[in-house]
Amino acid sequence: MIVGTLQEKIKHKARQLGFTLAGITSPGLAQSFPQFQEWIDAGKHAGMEYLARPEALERRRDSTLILPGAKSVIVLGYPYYAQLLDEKLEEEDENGRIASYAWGKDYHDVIPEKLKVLVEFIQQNTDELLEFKIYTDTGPILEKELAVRAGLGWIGKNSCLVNPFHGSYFFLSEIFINLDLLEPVEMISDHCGSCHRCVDACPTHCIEPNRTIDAVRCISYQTIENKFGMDEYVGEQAGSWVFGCDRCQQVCPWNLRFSNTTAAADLCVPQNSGRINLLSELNITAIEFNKRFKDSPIKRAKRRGYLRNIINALANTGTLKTIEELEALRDHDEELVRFTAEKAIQRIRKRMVLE
Ligand code: B12
Ligand code: SF4
Ligand code: SF4
Repeated sequence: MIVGTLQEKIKHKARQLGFTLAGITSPGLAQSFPQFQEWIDAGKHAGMEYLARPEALERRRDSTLILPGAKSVIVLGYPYYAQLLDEKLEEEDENGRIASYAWGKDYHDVIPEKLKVLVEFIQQNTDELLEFKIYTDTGPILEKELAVRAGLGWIGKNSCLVNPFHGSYFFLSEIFINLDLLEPVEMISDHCGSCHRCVDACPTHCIEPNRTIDAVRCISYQTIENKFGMDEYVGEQAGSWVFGCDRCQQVCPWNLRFSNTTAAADLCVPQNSGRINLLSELNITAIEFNKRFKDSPIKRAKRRGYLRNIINALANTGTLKTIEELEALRDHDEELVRFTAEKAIQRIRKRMVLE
């Protein structure tokens, strides 16, 4: 039996469920909303139009609109395998790289189930009839600001929430609940200091001085969220990244020194180390794609986006021999694939001439 105050019991149960971070804050007006609005107005959200919808903006500005009657927000961190800087892996080769959050099962399938178990546990420990809403990257919430307010960490220069003991390789999730769980919070101050490793390491220089990201130029955006042809500059800088990018987290001293690499087993598949044989992926059929990535975050890119990214990585690493394989894609059933293959052929030829 778990003993202590209800807050202590909740945090203990959260740890049992695999969450490494848990804190509590209140819903309310977001201190950083003006910065968010500025980001939207400047078009830094690229094609992520869902971020700019009026009702979504209103909820981000005022999180009491998420669940009227909510008195507390339980904010949690769930770890995934930390891909640290490995100079050997940094050398470009014929293998593509996947951001480590996507090595295992889709967190959208794993974390909500755990949040529901946690709510059931809370219900067993209170007489009040609970009303709640759960989120993990699934709603119009400034998740990082809530996490700061719940004492989980600080917003690093790379724009990620960083915790002094667990680095930044974790997902955030929240439970909005009609129970008053508020208690004094010990905030974690900014520990970036004079460091700027992430800013220097970002291949596309898309990290802004105010700790936000120009999504248009972010490899993560271009390989996950963008549904169309890849931005040429970002494509060239993306090297062998095929889905997402970890560069600004890989170099962070708080990950290098303190990360908990024993991430929960369901999201941690270190044996495949996120490396993909690019050429052998070119012939992936729709059936194969759906089967292989059914439970993976990679399904978000869809087969055409995944193939676009594979071809882009080949354009950065491929040789004359690769051109033959790309020429075979001229009859591909997806227009995006045909278009990207054509561009890649031109890029490889141009590179070979220059070399
Ligand atoms: C859109 C989005 C993206 C976009 C834009 C990223 C960005 N940084 O803005 C793209 C597609 C590029 C992206 C990439 C990634 N993402 Co993303 N993304 C989101 C999403 C859905 C919204 C973020 C957003 O609104 N951005 C717009 C900016 C303006 O808002 P913001 O980032 O919240 O920034 C606010 C704070 O920084 C605040 N602020 C700044 N300083 C301070 C100081 C204080 C004291 C306070 C209170 C507030 C504050 O002001 C800003 C404006 O409100 C969130 C989930 C969510 N609902 O929050 C996940 C989220 C941020 N992503 C996540 C992840 C894991 C990633 C990737 C690591 C995936 C990958 N490996 O490729 C990369 C990391 C890229 C990076 N360096 O940020 C995690 C981050 C977890 C963590 N430890 O921080 C989140 C929280 C999802 C989750 N539930 O776990 N993402
Ligand atoms: S995810 Fe990659 S491209 Fe995006 S900010 Fe970080 S290092 Fe730059
Ligand atoms: S690399 Fe340095 S500047 Fe960037 S988030 Fe980590 S500590 Fe902060």
